[in-house]
Amino acid sequence: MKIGIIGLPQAGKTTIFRAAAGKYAGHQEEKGGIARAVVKVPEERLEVLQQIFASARLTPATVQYLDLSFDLREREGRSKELERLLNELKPADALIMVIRNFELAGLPPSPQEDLEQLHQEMILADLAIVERRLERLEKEARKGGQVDPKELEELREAKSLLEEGRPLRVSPSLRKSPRLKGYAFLSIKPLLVVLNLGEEDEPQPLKLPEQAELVAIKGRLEADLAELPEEEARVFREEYGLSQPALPLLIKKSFAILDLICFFTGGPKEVRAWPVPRGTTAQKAAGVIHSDMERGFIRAEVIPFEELAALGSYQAAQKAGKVRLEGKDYVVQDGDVIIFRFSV
Ligand SMILES: Nc1nc2c(ncn2[C@@H]2O[C@H](COP(=O)(O)OP(=O)(O)O)[C@@H](O)[C@H]2O)c(=O)[nH]1
Ligand SMILES: [Mg+2]
Repeated sequence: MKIGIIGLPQAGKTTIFRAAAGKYAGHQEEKGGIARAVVKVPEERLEVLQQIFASARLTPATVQYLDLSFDLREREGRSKELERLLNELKPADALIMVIRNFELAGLPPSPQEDLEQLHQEMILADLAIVERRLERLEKEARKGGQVDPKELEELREAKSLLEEGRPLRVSPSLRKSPRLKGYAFLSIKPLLVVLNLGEEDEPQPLKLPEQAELVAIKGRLEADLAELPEEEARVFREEYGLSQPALPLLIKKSFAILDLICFFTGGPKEVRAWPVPRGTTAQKAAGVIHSDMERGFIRAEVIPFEELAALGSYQAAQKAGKVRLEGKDYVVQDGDVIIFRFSV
């Protein structure tokens, strides 16, 4: 899963990226003006499961953050650079929008204005795509060519939303549509707004675009702390009366907007979180682990995390009759601890 970081120049995108990547980065690379970091998603339930299964290794879910060294600028400057940016963001499953809330070289912050400008940018970028495409399809239809009426209908729905200044993600049907996937609209992606506070700032109330989440974070401070050894960072936090580290929250929230659920597997070697889309069946979930498991699926042995944690061991859970046997069409729930039975 990929999350693209966007924002105006100097909003602190790279700072936020470094903060997020600092501690949880699996690896980090930079190529063609894009930095990528694979970041582990903190998950307390995994630690409990590691105890229960006495697992040697703990493998959390990950997300990949993309930091682009070019920016979403105002429309007048609409350039090759902007086109390139939009292209690079295509594969992103969600977006983080960094909003400056600190004073930059004497320039006071204007978070609400910046937020609205960026929102507008996304709407206009999408509208341009929709209009171009609709024009072509309508021309094609007039010439008697093959046009998918469903696609036409969806593009018209998209156009009317965008013309009202509304993001495409408000429409569940458009979000799900396989026909719109290829367009990679920006406003259809889940959005997390990150309000990047200065060291002394308190967050001001912000009016968010529709269906967006918000995290406020002292970006530079957290980025600096992320580079310190854990113990030093903790002492520093205590001395300065800082609350919980904000990074786990940022990472968790950015994972949460992807609307995935996690099921878990556990054993002596490894305990692991497997993110899947909501609504995934047991057989498909098995396939996420290995295609053989999907093909040779027999059944899933399932216990919700809470029940297993309460009983304290897998044997106790079995004895208490809490481990359920489920077939291939069972819809996997967040927190299910699963053993798949299969034959190859
Ligand atoms: N005071 C303060 N400065 C910040 C903060 N975050 C970023 N900056 C500064 O703002 C400038 C731009 O940051 P950068 O992350 O490069 O922005 P980008 O252009 O969006 O990638 C740099 O000089 C940062 O040190 C912050 O939370 N507080
Ligand atoms: Mg940058």
